[in-house]
Amino acid sequence: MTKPHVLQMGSYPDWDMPPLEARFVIHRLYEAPDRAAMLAEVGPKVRAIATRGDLGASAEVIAACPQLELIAVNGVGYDAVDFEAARARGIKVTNTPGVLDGECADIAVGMMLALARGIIGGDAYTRSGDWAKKGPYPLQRRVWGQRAGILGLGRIGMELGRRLQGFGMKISYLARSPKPVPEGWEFIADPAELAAASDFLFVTALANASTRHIVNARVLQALGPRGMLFNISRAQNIDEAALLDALEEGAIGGAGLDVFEGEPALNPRFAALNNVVLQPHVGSATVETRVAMGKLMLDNMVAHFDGAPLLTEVI
Ligand code: 8YV
Repeated sequence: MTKPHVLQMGSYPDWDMPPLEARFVIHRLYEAPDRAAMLAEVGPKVRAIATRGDLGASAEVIAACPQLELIAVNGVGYDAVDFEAARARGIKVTNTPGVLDGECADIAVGMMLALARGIIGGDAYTRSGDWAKKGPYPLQRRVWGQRAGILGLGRIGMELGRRLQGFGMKISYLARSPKPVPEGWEFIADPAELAAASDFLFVTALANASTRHIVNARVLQALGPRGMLFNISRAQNIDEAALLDALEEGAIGGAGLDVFEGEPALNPRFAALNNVVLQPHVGSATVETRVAMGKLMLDNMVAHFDGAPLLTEVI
């Protein structure tokens, strides 16, 4: 059987490559010295694109692959795939839901504890000897028993809510409609009302045109100077300029962010703040989960070319 040609948009962990290369002829676009030349040369042969949540597949790349049948995303978020271009040509899209929910919930909880309890500053205070020189570390904010808001109650939001329940928190959530949830969780349809009802507001919504800047200046104002915001979804869900203003002015208490506009570049205004905890898009980045994501992406690709049903099809 001849191996189908696959265009790979970004790097994967080493262990993903041997099984991919056993089944497919892989062309690494991200390593090409001349991207346009590579697209022109291999595009006509490509039947699948293997990509990541943060990289997706643009209309330009899709157009360069006239025989494209499948875009397989190693990631749950598929917002970076040009859906119109894929749909117009009946190209299938798969992602890797379900295997990264706990990881993403964990990093949100980690950022909440780090920010509210000043854990990162506390580490520096201890290492530098400031503790001995300056005395006890400044008092921080309580976490347990506070009010949590979850903006976007999908699988990751549910995992997060379960963890926050363990902290004795009052949980409110926003979703398109009320969902079957544990007793006591409150549905709030308006993002600003959700923010007003939250000490800690977590953004876990998938990103699309209707969620773009769903956290805007009005929502940040409602969160208020004691409120803290956490984003483990996509940068575009937050109006980043309004967020930076709010952080600089102390209009909100702080933010824990795993995603940024234009990442991996960072707006230097973030680095100058002391009321933030910043992470390099690592929500799903554990060995265990990345093994599972790589396997699920490969299983979808193999299923497609074997004519079997896709495991996790987006469209
Ligand atoms: C990474 C992600 O960007 O799952 C997602 O949507 O954002 C991430 O897990 C990446 O896709 C990992 O390969």
